[in-house]
Order: sequence, then C-alpha cells, then structure tokens
Amino acid sequence: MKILVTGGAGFIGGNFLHYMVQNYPQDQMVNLDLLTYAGNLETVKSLEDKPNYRFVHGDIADRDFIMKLFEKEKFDIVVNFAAESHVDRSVINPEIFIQTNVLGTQVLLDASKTYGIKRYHQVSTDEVYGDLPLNRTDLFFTEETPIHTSSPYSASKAGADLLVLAYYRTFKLPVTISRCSNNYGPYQFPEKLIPLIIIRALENQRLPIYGKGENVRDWLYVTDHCRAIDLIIRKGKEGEVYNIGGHNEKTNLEVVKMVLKILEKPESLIRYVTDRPGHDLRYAIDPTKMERELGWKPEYTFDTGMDKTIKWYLSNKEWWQRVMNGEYRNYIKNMYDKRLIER
Ligand code: NAD
Ligand code: TDX
Repeated sequence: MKILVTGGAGFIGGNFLHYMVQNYPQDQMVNLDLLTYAGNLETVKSLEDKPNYRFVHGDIADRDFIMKLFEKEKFDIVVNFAAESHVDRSVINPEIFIQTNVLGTQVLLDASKTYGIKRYHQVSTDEVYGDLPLNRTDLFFTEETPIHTSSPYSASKAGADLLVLAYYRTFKLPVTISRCSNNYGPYQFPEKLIPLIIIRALENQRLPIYGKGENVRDWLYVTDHCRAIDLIIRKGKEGEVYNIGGHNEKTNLEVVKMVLKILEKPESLIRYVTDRPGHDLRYAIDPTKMERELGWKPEYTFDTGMDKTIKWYLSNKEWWQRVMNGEYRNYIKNMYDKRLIER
C-alpha cells in the first residue's frame, strides 16, 4: 500500500507518520509538505533513513504539480492533514486559508478522482460545528450536528468537508472525514495554547489568556487521534464522517493552571488579555460512533498525556528554540503586544 500523507511536517501529520512508519513497515509513506512556517523537517528527521518513508516538497494547491505526482506515484490512500491551522492567523489573513484549505483540498480530490485511489481521508475538525453554550454541559457535537462555523479557519475547513462529501455523492470517490477535538502533544507549534504556555512559563514570560479563560476545549493526546485515523482509513465506511474526542473538557484557565503546577511556576504569570474576535465558547465531541463502529477509545488521560507532553518539551528544547525564529518572534509581537497593553 502506498499512502500519501500531506502536511506531514506539521504537528499531527508528523505524529501520524511516526506512528505509521513504525507500525506498517510493509506500506510506503510519502510525506508531501510545503514547509510553511508551521512545517518543520526536524519533526520527521528520525524517519529519513527508514525504507518505507519519503519526503516530497510541494503545495497541495499547485494543480500541475499534484496531477504529475499522482500520475507518477499511483497512491492507494491519501490522508490530507495539510492546512493553515491557526484560528488567530485566520482572523488576520483569511485568504491563505481559502487557498490551502479549500482549493488545496479540491486539487487533491480532483487528482484522486483522475488517477484512482482506494481511500481519500480528510482530516477535519470539531470547529466546523461552531460552538456550544457554556451552561449546557448536556450538549455534545454528533456527526449529525449542522455545520455552523465562526472563524475564517473553521469556515475554510467546513468548505473542504462539503467538497469531500460532494465528490463522494457525485463522483463516488471513496472518501472518509474525521472531525477531531483539540490535540496536544510533541511537536506542536508554539502558537497553540498548550505549547505556547509551556514555553512561556519555562521562560518566566507573561501567559496571555483570552477573555476570562472560561472557554472550554475538549483535549485529546495526539497519538490517540493518529490511531483513530488509522482505524478509519482501514475499517471506516466510505462516505462517512467520524467524530474523534475523549470527553476531556477543560476551561483554558484550568489547562494553564495545570501546566503551571507541573512546572512549579507561579500563577502570577497569568495575564487576562483582549478576547479573540468571534471566540467559540465550548467544544465537546460525542465519540460514540468511533467507539461503537470501530472499537476506538483513547489510551491517554489528560494527566498521562500532559505528563508526556511537558516532558517532551523539557527534553526537546532545540526543536522549539529553532522554530522560534524571526517569523515567530514577529508573530508573537503583533499578536500579543497590543492585547497585553490594552488591559
Ligand atoms: P500544523 O499547522 O501544525 O501543520 C500543517 C502542515 O501543513 C505544516 O507542515 C505545513 O507546512 C503544511 N502545509 C500548509 N499549507 C500547505 C500546502 N499548501 N501544501 C502542502 N503542505 C502545506 O497543523 P496541525 O495542528 O498538525 O493540523 C493538521 C490538520 O489537522 C489540519 O487539517 C487541521 O485543520 C486538523 N486539526 C487540527 C487540530 C489541532 O488541535 N491541532 C484538531 C483537529 C483537526
Ligand atoms: O494565547 C492564547 N490564549 C488563549 O487564551 C491562545 C493561543 C489561545 N487561547 C485560547 C483560545 C482557545 O479558547 O485557548 C484555546 C485554545 O486555542 P488554540 O490553541 O488556538 O486552539 P483552538 O482555537 O481551540 O483551535 C484548535 O483546535 C481545533 C486548533 O488550532 C485547530 O487547528 C483545530 O481545528
């Protein structure tokens, strides 16, 4: 089996490749990545000498390049992780989100249709369902929850999901979609809450919490997400959507306080800053379908997952120090300076 993994130099795609290369030595993995600010070949460095792994540099939205690649490689399975993935960046510059997340997905779908594949899997997000109220803890996102997006990021992911389902209905392309809750774990770019907080706390810098810190996210350790995708591409039903989550809801403040406690840093580092525009209140996944149909359950609790994650950031300083280059420093300055001054 030859598997194309797009966005494999990013956080979840990279973890997925580590998992797949190790668990399926008989399958060939091709990692296609544009190496944007979020892509880092050091994440997959230890795979470079493996006989069942290869890297290809390129853009999923470059139609000529993708068509030639599919013609030459004859992939059996496509797993599309490649995306612009940060909500805050989509507030500042929505265009690249449409380009990569919508048009890039369409190019991959067209290539899959033209050259034939056994399965196209789209890695999507719980954010396509919008948000839930904070005071209705009885409500969860199911696969039937209507799409109702808030940010340019989630709108672009929802647009891609609709295209994927349209290619199933219209062209009988064998597709599946997974919609996962917030991931955390090794190799996550430090613009996302958990790595940002770990790294800033280690450096005794102020920890920006949007609004009152009451927003709720449903956290899943990244390897549990990777295992779920592996199950879906092998055993999932064509044309189906699968929600992935571990019933692990926490307010942002709870998450930040937990990190501070583990790192033995003071809560006085916390700063409440200007809220994210359109900030979704609560995400909560109902993963019953994954459990019932594919026998999936998360292996990590928040305690075991956070312990592993923090230990990883502590022993991989070179990885995160190298990604915090000029672009990263400018981003942090533009994103947070004004927020921290305003309040
Ligand atoms: P990430 O930002 O860490 O990685 C994205 C990767 O895609 C990078 O390596 C980047 O270089 C690559 N990329 C970007 N544009 C590209 C293009 N045009 N062509 C080829 N490669 C390109 O993202 P992540 O957090 O690993 O998320 C991966 C996927 O999972 C995304 O589709 C995201 O929407 C989805 N998702 C993420 C989470 C989460 O909590 N991080 C949760 C649910 C779903
Ligand atoms: O500095 C911060 N302060 C803060 O309070 C940052 C970066 C975030 N937050 C809050 C906003 C959210 O309520 O923390 C929460 C988590 O924020 P992010 O890490 O940016 O994630 P989120 O917006 O929830 O989206 C994530 O989960 C769904 C991923 O980035 C998406 O790619 C995925 O689809």
